[in-house]
Order: sequence, then C-alpha cells, then structure tokens
Amino acid sequence: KMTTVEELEAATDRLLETGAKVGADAWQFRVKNQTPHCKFGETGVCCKICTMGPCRVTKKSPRGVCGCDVHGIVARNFLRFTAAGSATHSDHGREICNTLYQTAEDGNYKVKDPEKLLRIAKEWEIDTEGRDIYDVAHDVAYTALTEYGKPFGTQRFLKRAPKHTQELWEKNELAPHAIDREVSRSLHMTHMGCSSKPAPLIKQSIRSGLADGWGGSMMGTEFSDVMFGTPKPIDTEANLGVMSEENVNIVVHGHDPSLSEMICEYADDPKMIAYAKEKGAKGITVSGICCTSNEVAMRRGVPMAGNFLQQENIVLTGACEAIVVDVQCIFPALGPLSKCFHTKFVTTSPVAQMPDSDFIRFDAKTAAENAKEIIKMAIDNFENRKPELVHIPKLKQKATVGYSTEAIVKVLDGVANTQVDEMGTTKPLIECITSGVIRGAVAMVGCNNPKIRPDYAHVELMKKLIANDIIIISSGCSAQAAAKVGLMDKRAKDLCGAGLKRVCELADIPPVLHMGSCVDISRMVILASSLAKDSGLNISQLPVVGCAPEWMSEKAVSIGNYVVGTGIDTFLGIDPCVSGSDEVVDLLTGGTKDWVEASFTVEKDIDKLGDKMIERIEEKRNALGI
Ligand code: BF8
Repeated sequence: KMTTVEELEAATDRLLETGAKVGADAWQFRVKNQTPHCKFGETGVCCKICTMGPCRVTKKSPRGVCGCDVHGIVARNFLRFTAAGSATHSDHGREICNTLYQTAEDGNYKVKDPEKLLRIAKEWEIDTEGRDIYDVAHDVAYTALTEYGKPFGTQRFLKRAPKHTQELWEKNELAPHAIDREVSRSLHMTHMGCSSKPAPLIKQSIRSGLADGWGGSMMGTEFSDVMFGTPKPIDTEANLGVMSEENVNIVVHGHDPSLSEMICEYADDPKMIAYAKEKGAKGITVSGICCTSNEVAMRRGVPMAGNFLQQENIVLTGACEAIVVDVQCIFPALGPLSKCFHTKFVTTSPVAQMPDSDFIRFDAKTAAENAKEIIKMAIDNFENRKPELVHIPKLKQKATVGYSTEAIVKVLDGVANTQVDEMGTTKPLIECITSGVIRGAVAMVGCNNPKIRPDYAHVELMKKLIANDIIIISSGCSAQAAAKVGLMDKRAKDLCGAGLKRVCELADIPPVLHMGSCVDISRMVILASSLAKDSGLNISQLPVVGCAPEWMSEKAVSIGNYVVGTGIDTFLGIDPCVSGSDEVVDLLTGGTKDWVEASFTVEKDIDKLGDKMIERIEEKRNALGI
C-alpha cells in the first residue's frame, strides 16, 4: 500500500506537537510570517545592483535611476540567480575533483571504479598505458580542475553531446568556456552599466547553466562514481520510519559524498558499534536527507529519512543524536531547533557555517579522524535523549534505487529483442517508445517549496504520468518524494498503464527510476544524448521532457537552463521571478527555441502541468509519425 501525501502531512503535524512542547520554531510558522511575499521580488522587478537604488519598477516609475527598464532588470536578476546556482553546483564538483586528486592506495579515498576512470582518461587523451591507476587519477583530477579556469577552449565533456547539439551551441555562441569564467562573466554582464538587453542576458544564463551541467556537475558525478562506485540497482527504504528508536541515529545532510561516505564507512566499524552498545544503544543507524541521502542510498543502500522540507522533522523526532551537514540546502533553523532537543547539529564545511552548530572541519586529508570524531560525538550523545520527546513516525516504504545511465542500459537488455536489438545500448527503450508501449519519458527533479503542499506535486504528477505509460527518471528531493510514498517500489508497476507495466515486469524495474542527486542530472543529459545518437534523432525531437514542479533553489534554475540548453523542454510549477517582464517571459517560454530548440513552460496548476507535459510528449510523437 502506498503512503499518501495526507499521511505524510499527518506525521508532520504530530511532530509539530512535540515541537510545541519545547517551544520549537518550524518553517510552517515562518512561512506564515513571511506571507504575503514581496511582490517586487516575486515578479523580479526589484534592482539592488548598485546603491543609487534599490529601484523598484512600477507603472509610475518604469525605469531605475540609471534608466534600466523592467526587462533589463528582470533578465539581470534571472542571470544572477542562474550564475549563483552554476557556481554552487560547480564548486561541489570542484571539491570532488580535489578529493580525486588526493586519492591514494593507502589514503582515505580510493579509486573504486578504475574502469570508469580509464574511460574518462582516454576520452580526455590522458596517457593510461602501463601507468599506476593513482597517477592516472591525479592527472585526470588536475585536468578536471583546469576546466574551471582554463584560458582557452570550451568544456571537454561537450563532445559527449550529439553533433547537432554541439553545432547549435557553436552557432549560437552557447558553448561554455572555463566554468569560473562563465560565472564571472555573468556577474560582469549584470554589473551596473553593462547589459540591459534581455536576449544576451538569457543567452548567458543558458551558457552559465551549460557550464554547470556539462562541466562542474558532470565532473562531480563522474568522479564521485570513480571514487565511490558507479551506482547499480540496490534496495533501500525511505521516510522517517527508517530511523530507529533503539539505535544511535546519525543523519547525514547536504551534498558532497566525500563526507557522507566516510560517516557511513566508520559507522559500520564493529568498534563503533561496540561503543554504541556500551552506551546503551543497540547499534547505529545512519540515514540521509536531501541529495547526500541520494548519494549514499544509491551506492550503499543507506536508508533515506526524507527530503528538503522534512529536515526539521528529523530533529523533531527527538531521536536524532547528530545531524551532520556539509553544504547546500541546509536550514539555518537547524541550529536553534537542535538546541530544543539533545541533537548535535554538526557543520563541517568552511562554505556552510551556521550559528548554534558544532563545527568540525572536514578535510580529505583527515577525513577518517573527522568521521570518527563525529560518530563518537553522536554515540556519546545517546544518553542525553529525552525519552518523553521521542516519537518516530512509523511510515516507511521499500525502494530500489541506483539507476545510473550505465545501470539503465544494463536493465534495458532485459527488454531487448535479442534477435534484432543491439545489447548494451538504449535501443530497446527507443523500440518501446517507437512502438508506443511507452509514450515517452519525463525527468522529474528538484526540491520542495512551501508554496506547494510538500511532495504533492511530485507524487501526483508521477502517478498521472506513469498511468499514461510515461516512464520517469528522477533525482534530488523529487526522487525522495517518490521513494517515500512507494513509487520506487517495483510493485508500483500496478499503477502504470498496461505498456509501462509490461516494461517494468520485463526489465524488473520500478516505474520511477532513481538517478541520484541533483548534480546527477548530468546523467540525464547523457542518457538523452545516448537516446538521440542511438535513434538518429535530435534531442529536441525525442518525446522526453524535464519537470521541476516544486523547485526553490538557484541551483534548480541553473539546471533548468542546462536542460533547456540541451534541447529538452522543461516544465516548472513555480515561476522563476520573471513575470514582471513580458519580454523575458516570451524569451524563456519560446524565444530560446531559436537557439536550442527547447524552452520553459510555467504552470502553477499541477494537474494542468501534467496535461501540458503529456500534450508536449504526444506532439513530439506526432511530429515523428509514431
Ligand atoms: O541539490 S532538490 S532542495 S537537496 S536543490 Fe536542495 Fe532542491 Fe533538494 Fe540537492 Ni537539489
């Protein structure tokens, strides 16, 4: 039986009752205090780029002090939003490259997938012949790091895209150069007195997004796989019920697997478990929140405690000994909230330091010691639990996760017609799509946002799409929404149309495939590229769309830009603060088609959003005559 969104909400309400007992604050209250939100900000018409302002455009005052009109202001804000997202994802990627640079046979980090490393080394024309795998790793990492600041040339991974896509990027000057340069150029373009024409600003948004998706994020994904293993299907469980009342609960939260992998590794150490027993617990349970959860779930089967808007719930269970975070999507609220309970809020990165936290600086060189110190701190904290405050909602669901592109190609062999289909390609999927057994695919991604009932849009859209024989690939907090309600359980095939159900049975997969964290949306563009190459079509011709119904972060906008920039129409349930300029809206929802053959659709009515995606998929099928 699936878990309903109503059941998720009831569990949250029960936890808020505990919060009320200890005087805890929660986003549910803060959002009320912040509503209604500032209309100038919401529509993108507020400019605070220089101190002649802030200027807010209205009918009465249609231009800022410098004379910039509303279109320039909205487009500049959009570009800055994107650039911040690209910087954030790509800096995560850079940390991974740095960790790869420090791998060693006897070090904290090792090469777990040498085959993948060698494949990338060859792709980048780095010598591999007769060399020690760690020498190759260091050369690859060094080259990867130069992708951030190289003086000439475009991103190396762009060559992975179909020829046609590469030509579009070249022709329209969208091929990203050094990653840092694209971010920096975005800030330059939006400085007072630079660009105020929407088209070049939106073009730069796409280029900055592409630097993320085909640069920083892609390197983040690839080298995480090299160090921690390329994901393969693995069983796990999802929702708060994965926390254990008898065990020390350590919850990892954030993004960079360099931290969470180490915590998981040492939490499994028999010495640590024995120490936990000494302190009165039965064992140690590590579970995850947000993208970090996806990282360790898909490689280790570590259970997923929940997604973005559930992070406070973790502490509200009264059973969390330590919530350990690195970077991104961490509520500063966790500091004061943890003070209402016994929970240790452990920050580890110089990039994300917060009040009311214990800061234990995590470093690749000292990773093992840092991880052990954190786990020990959690175990020592077990005795401080207040039993009267402990309540873990019983809800959890089974999920099969870990469908990397490589794993998807492998499961597709299960539906291949061995007489005609080439094994080890995406051709069996193309065959299913061409014959109409599957109508198309949707990449469901992104966050939660209090502007929409948490998880409701993800879950309802997924149910609607699979019932219409549309297969879903999913990542980020969208993936956890799916897992929490049971849509990543193979038995969810019963919710599918007859065609998709048959494919799920033959390939032994759930209808919603977990592809990882948000940087792993780079896997999705590679999958789309493979589908295009294997079918001889352009990416934009495939009956495939992207969707982020509950998105909230700057990273999500960067992703939207690179997904559209790759030729995939992208559907949003939240407006990216651009409604104040019809010119910018027209560009984003149509004009970009001239450059990259794809654009955005914004639709706040979730049911209509689903209809529009289905419509687009059917339009693409009609155009192909299938
Ligand atoms: O990068 S989906 S809330 S956790 S931003 Fe954040 Fe959004 Fe979750 Fe991961 Ni992505």
